[in-house]
Amino acid sequence: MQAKISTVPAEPYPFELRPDACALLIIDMQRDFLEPGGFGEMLGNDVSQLRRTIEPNRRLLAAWRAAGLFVMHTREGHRPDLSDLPPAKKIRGRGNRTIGDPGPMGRILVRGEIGHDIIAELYPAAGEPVIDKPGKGAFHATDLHSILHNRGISQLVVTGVTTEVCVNTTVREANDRGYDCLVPEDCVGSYFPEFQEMGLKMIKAQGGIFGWVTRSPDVVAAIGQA
Ligand code: C5J
Repeated sequence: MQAKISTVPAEPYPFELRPDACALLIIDMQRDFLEPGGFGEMLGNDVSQLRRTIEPNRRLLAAWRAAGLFVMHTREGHRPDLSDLPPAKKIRGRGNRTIGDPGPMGRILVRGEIGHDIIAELYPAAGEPVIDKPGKGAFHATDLHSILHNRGISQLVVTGVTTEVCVNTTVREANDRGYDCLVPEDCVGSYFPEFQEMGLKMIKAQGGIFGWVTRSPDVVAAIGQA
């Protein structure tokens, strides 16, 4: 039986959520980006700007699981031999320490290191696919599209960090592949408040050029878990 369609209040106009065709995609909620003492903070970023998203994500994830819906997680990072790290990404920023070098939580953005892993509050449950992505977009050089396609998913609720980088890139990639994306603004975060604001505006501008923006309690209500 087809699950019921729920209308989620959103901008630029209400989003018709079809739970059976919708996945929750949680982007890069990794220790190195979010935890005090991680790579993000080492670069001088204010991690509290990202940490405010943890509790709304935790509640949304719990509701999504309780409703029996499909969840996926992503992690940005590279193979330990760095063979999938473009030289341009390695040297970008001219930092003293870059991707692959020793960082505060193991080698920076390398798979298998402590800092690369997902924070405990949002740890993937057994059976929830985790996409290891070498780029900013979750579709680039991954099997995300085929996993979603094989499950009949055509809508995504996209959360995670950072709003203007990996969330925005993924939403744009998804949009070009035909997915409708809904972004709960309280579940995405940027180190920079101005980028948070503009990153969300860019998604919903021009009649929803890349997708819709909402708040997580409205998504929780739409899936019958309020
Ligand atoms: C993400 C980044 N996840 N800002 N990465 O946004 O480098």
